[in-house]
Amino acid sequence: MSASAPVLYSFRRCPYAIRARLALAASGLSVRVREVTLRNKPPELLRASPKGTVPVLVLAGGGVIDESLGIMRWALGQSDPDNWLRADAAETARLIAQNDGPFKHALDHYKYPDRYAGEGAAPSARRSAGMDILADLNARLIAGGGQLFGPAPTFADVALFPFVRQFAATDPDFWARAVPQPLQDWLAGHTGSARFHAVMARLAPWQPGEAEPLLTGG
Ligand SMILES: N[C@@H](CCC(=O)N[C@@H](CS)C(=O)NCC(=O)O)C(=O)O
Repeated sequence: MSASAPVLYSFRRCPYAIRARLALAASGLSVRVREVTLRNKPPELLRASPKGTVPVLVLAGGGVIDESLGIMRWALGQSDPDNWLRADAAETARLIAQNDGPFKHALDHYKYPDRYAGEGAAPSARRSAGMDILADLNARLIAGGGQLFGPAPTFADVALFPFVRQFAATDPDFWARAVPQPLQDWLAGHTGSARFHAVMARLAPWQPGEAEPLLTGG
């Protein structure tokens, strides 16, 4: 049975891969996980998806989904026991576009200031660009009673928090000092969940011929 389970090419710390693994786990589907080293991508991954990003899901019938949001939608389209797809689609799309676009841009500049030193903007300016977006999220958390669309998580919470986690980890003292409590609580709730711990298990990089560990629901 597991031999027909879809294969997920993944990278443990990648926020795109984390959101995909969380949705797959929430759906309860069985998936074989191939942990990838980004500097040494397996040819099997590049054959399935030549653009060479993770996550990539290869379905039993040979279909390939090589975008994290597509993997999330596919998994939850099969089974969505926590009802993550219930939130307003247009507002969910707006929050994700804001996250994957300007927030990711600000995050990369804040996290890797040396890489972007030539562009001239100070890391503190990038951090404050990220903080402006986080203020928007925080207002939603207050209005919703803990999550972006009410008291329980939906697709957008899961799609966004792995990126906010990276922002928080860039300067934990700043995060604890300067970020509003609802946002801190929201992140801590997601990173403290049993499901998050399950999908963050450390896996050795996959080698051809090796059996893959299964990611199962929970
Ligand atoms: N839009 C893609 C982005 C995925 C992405 O950029 N993943 C990064 C790792 S976090 C990657 O694979 N980069 C290629 C590389 O570093 O070689 C998605 O949502 O799946």
